[in-house]
Amino acid sequence: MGLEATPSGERVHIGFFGVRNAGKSSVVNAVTGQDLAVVSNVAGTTTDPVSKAMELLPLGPVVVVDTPGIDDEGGLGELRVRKARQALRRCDVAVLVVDVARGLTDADRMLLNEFAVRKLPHVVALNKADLLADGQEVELAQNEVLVSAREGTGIFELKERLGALAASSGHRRLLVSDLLEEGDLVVLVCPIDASAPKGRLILPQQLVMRDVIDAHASALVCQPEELRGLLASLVRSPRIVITDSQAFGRVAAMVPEGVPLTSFSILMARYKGSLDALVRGAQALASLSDKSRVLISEGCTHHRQCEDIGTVKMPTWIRAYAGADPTFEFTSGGEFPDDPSAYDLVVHCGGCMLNEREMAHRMAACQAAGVPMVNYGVAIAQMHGILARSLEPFA
Ligand SMILES: Nc1nc2c(ncn2[C@@H]2O[C@H](COP(=O)(O)OP(=O)(O)OP(=O)(O)O)[C@@H](O)[C@H]2O)c(=O)[nH]1
Ligand SMILES: [Mg+2]
Repeated sequence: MGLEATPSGERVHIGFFGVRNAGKSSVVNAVTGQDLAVVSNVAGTTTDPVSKAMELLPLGPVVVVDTPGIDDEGGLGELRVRKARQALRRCDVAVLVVDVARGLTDADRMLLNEFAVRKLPHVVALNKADLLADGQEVELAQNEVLVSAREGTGIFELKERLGALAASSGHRRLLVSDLLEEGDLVVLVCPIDASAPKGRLILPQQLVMRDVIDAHASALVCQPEELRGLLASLVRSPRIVITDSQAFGRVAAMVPEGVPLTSFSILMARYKGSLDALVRGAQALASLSDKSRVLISEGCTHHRQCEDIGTVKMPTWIRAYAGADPTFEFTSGGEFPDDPSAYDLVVHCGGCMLNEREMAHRMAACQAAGVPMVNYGVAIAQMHGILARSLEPFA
């Protein structure tokens, strides 16, 4: 696969972190073999995370991210620290760069702790080995490598370690936190109707909430009826509004144009890596005819909320949108045809109860049979004319 063929979202992101002047930018330059980042002896040289997509042998396509010092201080400094921490959330693999003579600082320990909390695979690069006195021994822990960005020693070993970590990490997708900064405000619109489960929220809503607070942003949750009042009461615009797909039409009318808006199901599809295919599948809705066969498939059997949407609302919406009366068939739970080629379109639920492998299997079956597949959320957005707006946040 060529360099251009791998979108940034699919590449392994490798972030370099550490205190000011540890040599992060120098190590980035040594690892990439390029003068990517500005280096100087002024503490706080790197003021913004710098990302660069590149082919890094033997790792393959990656994004390398240089970051500001994690110990920066003062008003501007705090802003930089925030940006560094934000970059951390996007990384699949981390390098902690430490000045070997100085050793680990409190800020470094905090970073290591954060790596552990996030289960982020990482390696510690003890830099400036060239400054060690001749014969000075350094005891290396298992996840430490001694390097000198200046002389290039240990850099090959560091790259090999990174290769191994990258291979084992896979790419970790995020629901929404990659769009957020610390302190952002997110509004979540969760209609509670007869089909909502009793006494709790559904999984995509829970997952998004968790991801929002992971990003140190805040979430405000309301039903569509309260949205107008809630938005009016805010002193600043929310970073994004996320709504249940079924309320998208109503919600879109209330959220000002400049405020990004999307749905839980679109976030879930993006998280699972299937958004592009589903958006293509949505194009097939308009061309359905009376002769078409549509399979409506649900992952869960035990939730009223899906049944109602799948068997009643979805066929009604599709008939109205296509201006035709196609034949609908239904499956639920573990049932799914091995060969869906008899259908002109498969409309699937969000798949929150199916594991990713099963969902991927179903998408692959459709792809092999040349049958377009769309999920409820993307289909609803398309049929309500709001798909384009709900994809804007990821443009
Ligand atoms: N002797 C020696 N000096 C190094 C090495 N790596 C970096 N330096 C020096 O350390 C200083 C800081 O290097 P940078 O790469 O700018 O450090 P940084 O961690 O990116 O610093 P900030 O961007 O300010 O957070 C510069 O003067 C570098 O030349 C090394 O391996 N050996
Ligand atoms: Mg730097």
